[in-house]
Amino acid sequence: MHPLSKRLSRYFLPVLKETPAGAEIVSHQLMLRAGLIRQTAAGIYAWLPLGLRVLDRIAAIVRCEQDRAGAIEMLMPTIQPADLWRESGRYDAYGPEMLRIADRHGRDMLYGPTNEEMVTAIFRDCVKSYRDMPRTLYHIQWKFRDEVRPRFGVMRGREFLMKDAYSFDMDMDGARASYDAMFTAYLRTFAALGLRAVPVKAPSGPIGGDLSHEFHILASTGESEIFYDSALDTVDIADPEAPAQLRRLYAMEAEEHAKIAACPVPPERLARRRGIEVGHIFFFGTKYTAAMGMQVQGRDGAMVTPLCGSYGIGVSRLAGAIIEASHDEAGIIWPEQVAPFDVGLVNLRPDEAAVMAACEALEAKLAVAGRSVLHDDTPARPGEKFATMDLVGLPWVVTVGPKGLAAGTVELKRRATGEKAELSLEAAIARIAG
Ligand code: 5CA
Repeated sequence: MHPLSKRLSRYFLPVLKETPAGAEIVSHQLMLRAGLIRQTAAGIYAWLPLGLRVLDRIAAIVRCEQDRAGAIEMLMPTIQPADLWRESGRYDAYGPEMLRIADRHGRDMLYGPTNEEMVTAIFRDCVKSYRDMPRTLYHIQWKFRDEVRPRFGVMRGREFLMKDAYSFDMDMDGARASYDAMFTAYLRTFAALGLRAVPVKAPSGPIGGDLSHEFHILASTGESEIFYDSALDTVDIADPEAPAQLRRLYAMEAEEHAKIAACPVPPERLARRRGIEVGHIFFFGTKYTAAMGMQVQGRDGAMVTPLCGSYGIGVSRLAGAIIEASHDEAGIIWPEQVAPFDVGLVNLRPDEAAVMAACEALEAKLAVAGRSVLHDDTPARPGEKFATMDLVGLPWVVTVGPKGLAAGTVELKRRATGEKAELSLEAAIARIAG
């Protein structure tokens, strides 16, 4: 067996037949039923093997687009000393959402809800000159927020995985360029995940202007209601001009929109949908650098307090958001980019040597083509195997059995469309790899 592939008989995929009580929205139900996650405490989840593969693929796409935008990856710890947050003044301001911990020496610690203070302290201690500016640093790390109402599974968890990036610039032009680079990176990231995200103007920071945006995936179960110019729906995300176009078009959270008297969009073009916030970017200027005494020597010798922004993506929330956007009555429909395996292989007779041999050959050939396979070699009934594959939602399902083999064929099914074809083994592989 190739390392890309897994045998279900030796895997860990605890699927549930019944919809678990208390799971209100479809992504939460399907994540539990398809064996992606298990709740271990309110708002805290273990990622089971299948879920972890999805989470890793989402993180890889996020990482790729951050790197492409010039951001540099690092890794900061989850546990932070309270003193850092006393420097910025946020330790007392943050409230009960912050999980506060004391170590054995009685020192105040906390489980980080975000990392502005820590990254600013590290950058301040290492960078003294304009020569080492500008920089954008990021990490992908677990956060903890003791949410009043953790709900909807990983959508609003207490522990959740976030990509958070932080930009440091010498002047406003630079800060705007850093912000724009992230804005573009976010659109590319969501497109690469197979999602269409709407950038929504958010209440802006200290400087005003258009330097705070939330990114929403449209879904009826979204927690926020947004108004937007329906022209947004027709923008071609692949077009290099898309970021500029999207930024010009109007989108606003309903709550804020209500406060604005004159809406710039004619009523017939105004759309109203619910959205899931999967990203949030903000410019906040010298808020932390000033409070924490960071100064850098400029080209002319004068000391400058760097201007900063922070840029978050809800990596674990995205797993839920993708399912909200892509499922049917039978289960999840993973976009190819993030599917835990490329192919589900339903072996109708694992006890028959010829069928097993054909399945093994298929695994090996798909592996050569770089495709991963989840091979159901268990003794379960065919109906149960098909139901599990539909639930788990892998892009392709290949069914191999004695009848087909006698005729020289296997069945290939596209999960997204339900389209089926009887093909030779070779043709099936070519279709999947092509
Ligand atoms: N410091 C800033 C940017 S790095 C920040 O923390 N922004 S945030 O609060 O908006 O969070 C960034 C993203 O994390 C959100 O857009 C959302 O997608 C995700 N997120 C926030 N809270 C949760 C939560 N409780 N569960 C799951 N994801 C969350």
